[in-house]
Amino acid sequence: MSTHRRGALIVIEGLDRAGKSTQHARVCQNLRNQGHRVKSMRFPDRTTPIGESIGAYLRGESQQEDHVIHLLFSANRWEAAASIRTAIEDGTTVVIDRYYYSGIVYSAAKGRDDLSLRWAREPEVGLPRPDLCLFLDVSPEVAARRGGFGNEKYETSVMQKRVRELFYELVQLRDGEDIEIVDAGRGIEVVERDIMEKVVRLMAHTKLTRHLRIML
Ligand code: ADP
Ligand code: 2DT
Ligand code: MG
Repeated sequence: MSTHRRGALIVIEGLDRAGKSTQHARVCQNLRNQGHRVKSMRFPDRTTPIGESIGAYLRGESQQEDHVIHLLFSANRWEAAASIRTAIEDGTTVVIDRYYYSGIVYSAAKGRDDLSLRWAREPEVGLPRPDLCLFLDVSPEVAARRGGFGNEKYETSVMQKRVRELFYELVQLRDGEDIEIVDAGRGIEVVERDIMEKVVRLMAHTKLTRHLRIML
């Protein structure tokens, strides 16, 4: 029998200032220290041509119709999908800062009748499905204490409030199976320990299916 073991696909999600990027860096470092090969990624990946146009949109330098920007965010994941798959099959664990969960809820949070959660979910179907999504949850009040809003699109209290509600709606759908909610309102080290417990359990567990699954 082959002893080859695929890597895991781990996603860190949450609101603005929940501590995603902080914890993402720590998970990558901790896993490397434990001897795992790790590929660190983030979405949007602003380095590709599609990602550059997303960056311009977020900075308010260009305008995009709501469905169009939604599909560009999705395309930005699709252009990376093959490299995620290859890394994982090769035994490398991929850890991502934001993924399709953000993609679905931020677009649906615009509140258009013709851009529902269900519509927003559809272009993501078929993407590599995470083994674990850690949703870093903070109240808008705690997030506000971590610094004010920047100037990018979506960085408003109305938007953040709606995004949080929709994350909770998404947890009720089938995507909820892959999501673990983490109370990210605690200190950095406490949150890190909580996250690493869940990650180590995942890595040790046979729950890791033989093949990476796809988003359905
Ligand atoms: P995100 O990527 O979710 O927007 P960051 O990791 O960039 O969040 O963190 C936002 C700010 O809050 C940074 O200044 C960071 O140092 C700080 N921060 C992150 N996690 C915590 C925490 N658990 N408690 C207090 N401050 C935090
Ligand atoms: P960062 O500040 O984390 O770079 O996020 N977003 C993100 C979407 O609207 N759709 C997506 O698919 C993704 C991945 C969330 C930049 C902003 O982009 C939003 C915040
Ligand atoms: Mg961040």
